[in-house]
Amino acid sequence: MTEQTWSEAATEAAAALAEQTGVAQHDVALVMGSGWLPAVDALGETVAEVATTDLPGFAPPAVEGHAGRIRSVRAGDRRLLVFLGRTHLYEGLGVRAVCHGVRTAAAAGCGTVVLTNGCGGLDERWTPGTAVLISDHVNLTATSPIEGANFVDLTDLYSPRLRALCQEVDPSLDEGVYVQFRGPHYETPAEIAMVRAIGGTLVGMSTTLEAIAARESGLEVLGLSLVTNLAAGISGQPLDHQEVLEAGRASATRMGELLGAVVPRL
Ligand code: 8IG
Repeated sequence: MTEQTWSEAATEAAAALAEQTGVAQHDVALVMGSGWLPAVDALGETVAEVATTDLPGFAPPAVEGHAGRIRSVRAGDRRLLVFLGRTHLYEGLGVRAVCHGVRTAAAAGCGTVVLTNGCGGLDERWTPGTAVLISDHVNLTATSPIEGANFVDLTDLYSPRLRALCQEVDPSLDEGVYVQFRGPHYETPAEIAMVRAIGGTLVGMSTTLEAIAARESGLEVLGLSLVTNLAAGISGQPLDHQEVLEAGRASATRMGELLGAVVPRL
């Protein structure tokens, strides 16, 4: 598809969402990354759920029978659009597919997006299951969701206002600089040494491209990472995907409490 067709697809997907959920406008979008799914029920009352396969422009499911789903949730007087899963750059479908959810959310009326992810941490105080606010990012994917000479400013991309609000809810929340690699392999210890040298404290395979697309669309961005493992080469143990999933389950209650308290105030 051309750029024009993708933006049309986002507009059409937003219209289809309004029709299929019965909710004309949504206020806040949330993208639930690995480890965050168990927290979704704490957000509010589910109004409707739609399969992304029924909407224009969304990628076919990476695993057969596991279509992405989008839930419309009522949280007080706020209407939430909750993306249960995302398209990753490592799937090879291109950066537009990665950002289609965020662009659809903008077209659906959202003014704020909460981007969550599971990631590796470089700070040994962040035991598996620790939530960290993203304060800034380094995009090591060598690509951008923006095409053409549109020089979008990324100062304060991760809203200082929304970060302060989160820290009011939970003063123990630390902040980190998220470094996105393409993946799907984890980093080598040498790459993690590089991340440390360039000021990164969190490593993952998502979020930065969506955050850039969100800023281009005029959305306010809140980034929340769940540290599920120490980054490669820090603990001396190999990285284990099972361990990653377990850390997410174990911290679901805390993530749910955090989101449940923060989202109605966004
Ligand atoms: I969960 O250690 C999770 N996702 N790049 N590195 C990268 N992505 C991750 C990691 C990690 N843990």
